[in-house]
Amino acid sequence: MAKDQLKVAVAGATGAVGREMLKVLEQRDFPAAEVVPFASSRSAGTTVPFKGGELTVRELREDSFAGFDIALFSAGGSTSEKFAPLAAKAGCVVVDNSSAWRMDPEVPLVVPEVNPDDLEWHKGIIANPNCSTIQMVVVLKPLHDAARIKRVVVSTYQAVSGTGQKAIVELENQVRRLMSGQEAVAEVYPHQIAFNCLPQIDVFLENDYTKEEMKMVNETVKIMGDASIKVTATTVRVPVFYSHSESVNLEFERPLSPQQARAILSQAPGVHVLDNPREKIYPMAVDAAGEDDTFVGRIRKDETVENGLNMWIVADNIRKGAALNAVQIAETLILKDLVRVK
Ligand code: NAP
Ligand code: 3JN
Repeated sequence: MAKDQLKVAVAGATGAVGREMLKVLEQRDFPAAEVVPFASSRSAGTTVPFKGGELTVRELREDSFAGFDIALFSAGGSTSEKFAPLAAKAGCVVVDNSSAWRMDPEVPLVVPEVNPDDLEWHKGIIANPNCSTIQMVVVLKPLHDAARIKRVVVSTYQAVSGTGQKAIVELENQVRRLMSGQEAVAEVYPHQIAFNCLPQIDVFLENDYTKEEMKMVNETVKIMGDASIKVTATTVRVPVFYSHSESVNLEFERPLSPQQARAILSQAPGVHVLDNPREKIYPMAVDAAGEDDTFVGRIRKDETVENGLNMWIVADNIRKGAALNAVQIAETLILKDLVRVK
């Protein structure tokens, strides 16, 4: 069967990431003969937009995957834990957006601009990294190749869309209520998010870091394939709707000037350098929203260490941070002939 006769399942198709995945498949003219949206029984029978029409959502069940070639999952970790192995057993290649399989040594964790060759050892499931990790590693990889990164210190400024549709509504409602003299109601987040910053994303772990922070630490090392890189992270939720921003401090083994870094990054796939502070040009969340590239600017020397740089990295967390990266993984699988087409 030819590649353009691939049958693609989208699990979690009614969610924020799933809907974007359908949009990305359409925009990139993904070579599928059929795309089928799946969600829980709650949404079965509803429709989602695709290619100018509507697709009817099916309930995700244990026997859903027969005849499919690729399954794109964004339905949460527990759904992936249960259904991804079933999909792989039915002969699908699974690209999973959750954290369920990311640190499994049998599962490649892939950003196509960084470690596409890791796809070659997949056993049916491929993990899509956390959004904050993805946008950081597309910038880190070419700089690591040039001057060897020793240490990364990152602080994130993460948009509410990372939590899903209900968090977008919570920020909208809180802004509206506070602006009309009413109290903010917090249900999704532990505190008011409007006009505030929350230094907590996901739950706290035994070491006092959050799970989101440890995802960045562990996933970065796995994707970069270099356990000698030290990473420390502080992840913060900010009242922004779309795009995560990151302040990143890098320490290198070898000297790398800001000019050299800009030159390297301007050639790097998926990276767009926006760095002219005198003209007030730098990456901003509102400009990155809806874009595919990862934007980097404010590249400057860290004057407190021998070989250090500071920079500011911004990307659309729902596109490059989730849906786009997952579809790029599927495209790379096809390119490398790693889909067992039925
Ligand atoms: P969301 O808007 O809440 O959507 C959740 C989706 O999962 C919905 O389609 C929902 O279907 C479906 N679902 C839930 N339980 C299910 C079940 N038992 N069986 C089948 N489908 C089920 O969440 P989101 O923001 O799109 O995020 C979805 C997941 O993607 C997250 O849980 C996370 O694992 C992952 N994610 C990854 C990143 C990243 O950093 N790469 C970023 C954001 C999200 P119903 O309509 O039927 O409820
Ligand atoms: O909060 C963000 O900005 C990103 C959120 C990602 C997320 C949300 C719910 C569950 C994840 C993830 O991808 O790490 C998960 C998960 O653990 O699967």
